[in-house]
Amino acid sequence: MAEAAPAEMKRALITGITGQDGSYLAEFLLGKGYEVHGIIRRSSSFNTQRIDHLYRDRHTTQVKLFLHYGDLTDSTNLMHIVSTVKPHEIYNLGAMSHVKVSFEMSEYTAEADGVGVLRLLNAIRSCGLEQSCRLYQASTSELYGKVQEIPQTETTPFYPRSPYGVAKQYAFWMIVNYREAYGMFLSNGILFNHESPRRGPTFVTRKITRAVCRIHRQRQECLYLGNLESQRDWGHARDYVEGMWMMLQQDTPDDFVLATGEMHSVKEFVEASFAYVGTTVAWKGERGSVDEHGVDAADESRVLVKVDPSYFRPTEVDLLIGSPAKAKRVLGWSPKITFKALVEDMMKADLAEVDTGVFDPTA
Ligand code: NDP
Ligand code: GDR
Repeated sequence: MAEAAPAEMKRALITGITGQDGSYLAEFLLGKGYEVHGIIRRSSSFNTQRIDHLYRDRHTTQVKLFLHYGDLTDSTNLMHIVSTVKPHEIYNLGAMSHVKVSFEMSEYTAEADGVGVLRLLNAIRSCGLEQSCRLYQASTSELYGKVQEIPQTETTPFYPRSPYGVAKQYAFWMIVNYREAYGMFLSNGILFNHESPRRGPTFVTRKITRAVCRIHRQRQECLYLGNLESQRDWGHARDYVEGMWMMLQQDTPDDFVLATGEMHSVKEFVEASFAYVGTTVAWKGERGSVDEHGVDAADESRVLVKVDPSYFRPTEVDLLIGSPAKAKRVLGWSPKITFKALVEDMMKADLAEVDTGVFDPTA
């Protein structure tokens, strides 16, 4: 009997491969046997530390990961990469992803996070791949912004509260429009906050775990934060990248919320991180007051946390909590890593980094 021809290896293109999610997704897809292509930005210093463990010299055999210089603000470059790679799946994770910074770099954020998606969609069409290439768009719970409904679902109205949120809303609707106009397989993942030891150090969770480890090892005295009362639905990035892939394996494209359905305040994240190293935090002052601070409950003269109003945002998103019901029902997705396990994972990795001075992306 003649042997069946081997199925063509799937090729995926990831924008934002050097970021938190890009690195976990590349790992996940390589594990599934994909050939993975990633777009990286030229930088004056190395910016690939989250994926260095996956990279093999292209002169060796068994190379499955390929990197291309590019940028979501450069149409010609995107067109060239898409036409060369001819991907079966594109994961558009590239973005200026910091909400506070988006107030300072509003125009650039619109270019990269908003119009960047349009450039990518037009590249797919110009290369004649609109019927063969599926695309995942990294949409966000920041679209919900000002609270309209609890928990937030795929039908909750949007009310973004930052240039980042507004740019992502434009991208969300471009996905819906091109899906309806051209019958393309395009799905929005409306992802709530997800963190990990690879989270950028200026996002609040990683800022907290790094500082708590340094305070515990007596390398730092105090942690300065902004709004301690804000509440988020925090999951683990490892769980969320699997959900992204699941969205592109469906028969039809659609939009899905990925969330844990559980909400915690910034304060609770601080408490859980200090609890990991055996310190209990007591809070002083009135709730919401800028004078509020956290002290070591066993030694009240030791101030652990202070509020610095310069971290407040011109408009804040007070609380986010999502319902993953549709993702559970349609995709069979649910988060496996609990809030406590997330904090432990991040603290363990950051303690190791403080002690060894080395960032280990495989931790
Ligand atoms: P990161 O900030 O860790 O990574 C962002 C990635 O985008 C980096 O690889 C960065 O490159 C790249 N990038 C930035 N600007 C451009 C540009 N102009 N052109 C091409 N690439 C660019 O973000 P995350 O991994 O946390 O998030 C991934 C995506 O998911 C983002 O789009 C984010 O907005 C979205 N999202 C994230 C959530 C979260 O909680 N993590 C929740 C919901 C949505 P470089 O390394 O060179 O800076
Ligand atoms: P967010 O994440 O804005 O939700 O966007 P971030 O961790 O930056 O802020 C969460 C909440 O913590 C409050 N906060 C602080 N935030 C930062 N960064 N630094 C501080 O010192 C600080 N103190 C308090 C913030 O005000 C906010 O309320 C993330 C990003 O990954 C987006 O790309 C993504 O779309 C959303 O999550 C879902």
